[in-house]
Amino acid sequence: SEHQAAKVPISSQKLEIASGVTLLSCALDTASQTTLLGEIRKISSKAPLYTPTMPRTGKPWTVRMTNCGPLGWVSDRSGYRYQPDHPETGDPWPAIPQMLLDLWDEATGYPAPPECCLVNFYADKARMGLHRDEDEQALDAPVLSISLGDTATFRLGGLERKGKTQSFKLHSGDVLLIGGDNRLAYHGIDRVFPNTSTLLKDGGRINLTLRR
Ligand code: MD3
Ligand code: FE
Repeated sequence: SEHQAAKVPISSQKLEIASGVTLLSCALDTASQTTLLGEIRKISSKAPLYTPTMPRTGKPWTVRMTNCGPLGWVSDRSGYRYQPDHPETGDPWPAIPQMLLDLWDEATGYPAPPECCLVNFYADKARMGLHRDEDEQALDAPVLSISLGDTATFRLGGLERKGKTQSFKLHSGDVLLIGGDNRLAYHGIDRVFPNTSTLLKDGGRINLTLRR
C-alpha cells in the first residue's frame, strides 16, 4: 500500500512466470538490500546458521539455515516441521524485522502477518533439490521469497514431480510471490553463480522465505 512505499520501495516490474507465481525483479534497491542484510546479520548472531540434516538418512543439506519469527522451519532425521526454538541453542527464534513485515504487507496484501521467515544460506556449491512446500497448515496464505547476493538458477515445475520445469535466474533484490494455483508446485535451486554480486562480502546467496 502507498504508505509503505517509502519504507521498502518495491519495483512495479511484475512478471507472472506461472499462474499465481509473480517475479518482482529488482524489487529491492541497493540501500534496502544492505539494510536487510544488516538485519539478517543481527538474526544470525542470535540464532546461528546451522546445517540441517535430511529426514531418515541424516545426510547433511548443502544449504545452511536459520529462522526468525514465532515458528522456524527445521529438518532433521525425524522429518520436517515448524518449531518455536533453534534446534542447537534451544532459544526462541528472533523476531521478524519490521521491514520484512512491511514488505509482506505491501507485496501480498494478505490480512495476517508471516509466522516464519526461513533464512537459507547458499555457499558456492550449495543447491536445493526439487520439492514442494507442504508443511504449512494454511495453504491459502501466500509465500514470499527474497533473494540477496549471488545470482541463482531457480527451477519451477508443476504440481507433479514428473512434469515439465522452467528455469529462471534470481538476482539480488528479486522478490518472488507465490500463491494460488502453484502454491504446491515443485521448485528448487539448481546452482549459484559465484562472484555475481558484491552485496555479501564473502560471496554466496541468501534467500528469505516468509510463510504462514
Ligand atoms: C514456487 N527456497 O526454502 S524460495 C525453500 O531460494 C525454498 O532458497 C528456495 O524453496 C530458495 O523451501 C526458493 C522460492 C519459492 C518458495 C516456495 C515456492 C518458490 C516456490 C512454492 C511454490 C512454487
Ligand atoms: Fe521451497
